Amino acid sequence: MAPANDDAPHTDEKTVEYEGSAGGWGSVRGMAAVLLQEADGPAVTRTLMRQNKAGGFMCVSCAWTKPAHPHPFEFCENGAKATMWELTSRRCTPEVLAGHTLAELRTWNDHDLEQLGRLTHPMRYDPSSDRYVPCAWEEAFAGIGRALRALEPKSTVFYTSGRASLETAYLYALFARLYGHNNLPDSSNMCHETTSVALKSLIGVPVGTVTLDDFEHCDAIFFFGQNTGSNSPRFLHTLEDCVRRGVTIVTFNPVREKGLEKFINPQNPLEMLTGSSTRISAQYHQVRPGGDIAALTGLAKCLLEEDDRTAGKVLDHDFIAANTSGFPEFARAVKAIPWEEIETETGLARAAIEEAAAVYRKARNVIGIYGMGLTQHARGFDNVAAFVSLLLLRGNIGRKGAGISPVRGHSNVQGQRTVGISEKPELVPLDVLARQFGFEPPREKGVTTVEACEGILSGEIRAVLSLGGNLLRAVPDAPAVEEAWSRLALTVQIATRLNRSHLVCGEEAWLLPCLGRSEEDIQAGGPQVVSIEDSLSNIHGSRATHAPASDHLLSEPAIVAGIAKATLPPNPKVDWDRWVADYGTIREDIARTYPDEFHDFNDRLFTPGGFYRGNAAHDGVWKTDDGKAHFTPPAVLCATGWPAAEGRMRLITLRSNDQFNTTIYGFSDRLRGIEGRRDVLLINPAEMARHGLAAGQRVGLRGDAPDGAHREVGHLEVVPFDLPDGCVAGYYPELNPLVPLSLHDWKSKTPAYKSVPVRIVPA
Ligand SMILES: Nc1nc2c(c(=O)[nH]1)N[C@H]1C(S)=C(S)[C@@H](COP(=O)(O)OP(=O)(O)OC[C@H]3O[C@@H](n4cnc5c(=O)[nH]c(N)nc54)[C@H](O)[C@@H]3O)O[C@H]1N2
Ligand SMILES: Nc1nc2c(c(=O)[nH]1)N[C@H]1C(S)=C(S)[C@@H](COP(=O)(O)OP(=O)(O)OC[C@H]3O[C@@H](n4cnc5c(=O)[nH]c(N)nc54)[C@H](O)[C@@H]3O)O[C@H]1N2
Ligand SMILES: [Mo]
Repeated sequence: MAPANDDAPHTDEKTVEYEGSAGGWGSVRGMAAVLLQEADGPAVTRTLMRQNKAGGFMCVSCAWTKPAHPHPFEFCENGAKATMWELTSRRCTPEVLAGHTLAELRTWNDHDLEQLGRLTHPMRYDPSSDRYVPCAWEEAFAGIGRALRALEPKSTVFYTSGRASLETAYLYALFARLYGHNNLPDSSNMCHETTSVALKSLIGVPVGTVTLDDFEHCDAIFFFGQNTGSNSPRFLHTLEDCVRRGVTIVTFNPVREKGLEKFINPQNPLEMLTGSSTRISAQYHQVRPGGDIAALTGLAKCLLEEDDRTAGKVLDHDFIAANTSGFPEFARAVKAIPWEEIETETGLARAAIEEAAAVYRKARNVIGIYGMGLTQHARGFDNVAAFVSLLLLRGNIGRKGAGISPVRGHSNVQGQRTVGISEKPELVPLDVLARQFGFEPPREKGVTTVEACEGILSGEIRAVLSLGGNLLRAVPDAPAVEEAWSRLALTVQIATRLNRSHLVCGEEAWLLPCLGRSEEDIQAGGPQVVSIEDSLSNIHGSRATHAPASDHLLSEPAIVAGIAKATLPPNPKVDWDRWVADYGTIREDIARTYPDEFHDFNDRLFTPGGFYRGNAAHDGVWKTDDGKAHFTPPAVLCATGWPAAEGRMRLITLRSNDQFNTTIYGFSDRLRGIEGRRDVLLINPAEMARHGLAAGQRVGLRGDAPDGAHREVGHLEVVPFDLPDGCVAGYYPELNPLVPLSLHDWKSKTPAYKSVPVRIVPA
């Protein structure tokens, strides 16, 4: 092991030519690389063969749906990598941790830290040696309980990363409320919170409206800012089927993502042998980052103008009259916006937008897909609102074959919100919980992830419990938050593998290792199963059979229950031991709290394809303040939230094909042709010339946000890349020191990771 400093990342290989397409042999090689590096052969293969199939185990990678009729291998390159990463044969034992101080480990990069393998024992931080030392589970629970009882509940935060099961999430949220707060931010606050807030207020549901069946009846798909090839590769199968059926896919994305251009299905022997690929996007528009409100408004403008020319033949006026509000104001505002403004903001020619609008107009049924390219902006809400307005123009929400489909990130991030992980008390049936468990739940709004960071910086937040995740790498202004983090009274990390957030400790700090979803979980009541909700609102049971990484691991429900019991006074209606002994009893309580969605939960658990939770907007019922779906007149055209200035560039922070968020599997971004390194600055050749840069040169980036704070990342290698003018791109999480905490979506507080104001400076 050669631990590397974050500032001196791997530079062993050269940037190479792109491979032709997503999927194909490249994806098989990508899987094999992780398999060789991590896992122990046949047992892992057996687990992979059961992945995402009814009665099997549900992948810990993305949230894409698990179909009722799975492929023989219902996993993708990245799903397989995630499973193999969890089932690694490497172990981060107490002996390994005894060999390194935390000060030393803080000089390692993300990849090398996680490469130590699975955590095996509960550990306590020992400040005198600056090391983690093993402890007994009871000692950890008692210590955490004692510390929490001494703190004001509202000065503590219970964070969740989107992997924990519905059962764990329900217990964790209940624990927070019994203890006395709604401070339940989760990774969703950095991700699709924009969706939860915007879709809830505009169409009455906080989630997408599309089902798998809708893809079989759509005629066109509009794609904004979602990178399917890397981040939800199994979705490519659905898209491939759509394209074969004659569906037209139109993409708006500043980066030319290979996965949205061509796909070789690794499950299709003929395609694999012949290298024949399916073209995914019929049109690819390289909109400027932050230019989507303008692009979507431009599309709407084309339709409105055409509707005027044809005396009302383009829009669905009956739908608009019966189902929506705000149309006249919307139409007036959009028609008044000059085309020149739309062209400037999008960086696209009017003709290109008209070409896309023609596809939209001709299609009977349109599905809108989006990801972080829309949500992670200061005006992310407006992005989503503009998309909803465009779809409403022809009744493309609430009808078979149409709808809006945000592609969620973590495998159960949507489900956690469904069962109570929310800082927004109005989204949780508190009165039901009060009756069910005989207590008075707190009613005050809790903190989002951004607000939690603000509270950590100001000293108001005194303790953080993390159910998974890696906040100190994932959040904006990561170095400042890290510095304040060490002044917390208590930090508790429930995790599978070591990461940066475990290396910065509060006055008292505990590191608690848990079972992964792919590992067998045996409790007093026998082997247990858990459940998750996918991106299309289907609930699936997940049964694991792989032997746990260590005999000392506890399951997440057992850890949450252990801490809760040590913290809370006894309550006859809250039986933690019974829940842990038999997770079926947790599901019974979930069904009591949410009878509409979860009735007969245990009976329906292994329904092939999952059981559908239902979605009012999907059925054309609008649970909004006025009972209608809302048009939103564009208030701004630019989503960045900051003014343009000479030399100020829009930085996009990207995921590679070889990472899952802050987990860096390796250094091969195969689909973008970037190999062996992550310390890169992608920029187009015209901008390189303007800035006097040569390929391979080293530069720095300096933050240039309105708040004027100093932010800098040095030593990035210039890589020429096909991007629009005025923007640059590089990798998350390495560039998070440049993202201002203060720059976030104005409604949902989702950080603006996709249009960060920066300047290029000498290295
Ligand atoms: N392998 C793998 N899978 C993952 C993850 C992972 O890290 N690795 N992460 C998971 C998680 S938590 C999430 S949230 C999802 C994220 O999945 P995505 O939503 O796909 O997120 P990103 O890759 O961050 O960015 C998406 C795309 O937005 C484009 N983009 C950037 N700015 C703009 C813009 O202003 N406008 C438009 N139209 N496009 C823009 C980028 O070029 C990129 O192609 O993936 C999940 N799945
Ligand atoms: N600049 C920039 N920043 C971003 C983004 C971006 O696009 N750009 N994207 C944002 C998004 S969309 C998200 S979702 C966040 C992600 O933020 P997080 O969800 O906080 O981070 P992850 O990297 O997914 O967390 C990885 C860690 O989770 C732990 N883990 C893995 N599996 C399990 C498990 O089964 N149980 C438990 N208890 N722990 C487990 C491991 O220890 C691992 O190190 O980052 C955000 N930050
Ligand atoms: Mo995410």
